[in-house]
Amino acid sequence: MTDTDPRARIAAELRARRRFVITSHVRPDADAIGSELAMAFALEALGRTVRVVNLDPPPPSMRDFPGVDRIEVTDRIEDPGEAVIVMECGNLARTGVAGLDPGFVVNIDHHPGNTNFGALNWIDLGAAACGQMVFDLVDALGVPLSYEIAVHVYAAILTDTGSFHYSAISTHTFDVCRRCMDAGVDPPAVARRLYDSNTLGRVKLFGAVLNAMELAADGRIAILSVDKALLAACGASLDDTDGLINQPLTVQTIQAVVFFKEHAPGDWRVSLRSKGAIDVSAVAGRFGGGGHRNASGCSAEGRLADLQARFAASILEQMDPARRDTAPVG
Ligand SMILES: [Mn+2]
Repeated sequence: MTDTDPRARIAAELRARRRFVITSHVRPDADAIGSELAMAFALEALGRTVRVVNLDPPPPSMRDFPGVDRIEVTDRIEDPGEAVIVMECGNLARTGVAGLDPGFVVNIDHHPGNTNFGALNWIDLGAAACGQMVFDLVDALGVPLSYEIAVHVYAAILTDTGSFHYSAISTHTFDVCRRCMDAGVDPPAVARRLYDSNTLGRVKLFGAVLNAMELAADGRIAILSVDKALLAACGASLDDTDGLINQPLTVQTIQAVVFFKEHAPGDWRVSLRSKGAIDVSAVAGRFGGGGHRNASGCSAEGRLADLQARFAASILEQMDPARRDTAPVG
């Protein structure tokens, strides 16, 4: 390690301080939580005082991991301590927590587009997870790898690599995972805790909604819907629809999905997803909504059958640009 190694610089600055606040982005995922808590356990091993604060509560799949119950859910802090460590946030606003800026901010991230908002900034686009960077920092601090640190590093890497599907994986990633196992991490147990966290109602709802899926445009558009009666029959809530809309896209021939969720009788929340160049934000825009090219949403009122036909026609226009000038839509 050289003097220019950001880890060495950050380790030296952390060693010189005693009271820390650690935070991460809104709606924290396992990499956010794992990075925060691995760092917290390491600093506490050095006798430091640490608060971990997030705007939103941890995901249910993380609730049994060590230290998760100590995370403070708040939208502001009064005292930023002697340093604020911000995990995987492109800018400070991403934390959703007010009162951090007066502190000495340490910015650790592995995403492109980071604004270097910290007094110290360490951005490694090649890291498989922010948790992998925290592992390297813990090493630089000379803190022995405890089970509590290792299980959070491993959870961060497992989830951020999509269970080792994505390309930011390096040989170092596997070295880190090997050392986590040496520290007592049981990979199948971590995977079960993270991924086997569905409720029965959610599984039944996925089955019912997908079973009733309709297709349009020669099978290229999938149409999903759920109303209050179906939620009740499954013992599920609207929260249980999270991620459901992505399922049809795993079928090679399906290029776009529209999902109608009943908010009140005749009042629907509409989510749209697409692959590649198909712009569903243009579809949502016609109905007063918006979003990104491949993921957008809006509200709509009316009979479900009518709305299904109108949205399918509007999506088809985006798929086949030649239709744009002729098809009556909206
Ligand atoms: Mn991440």
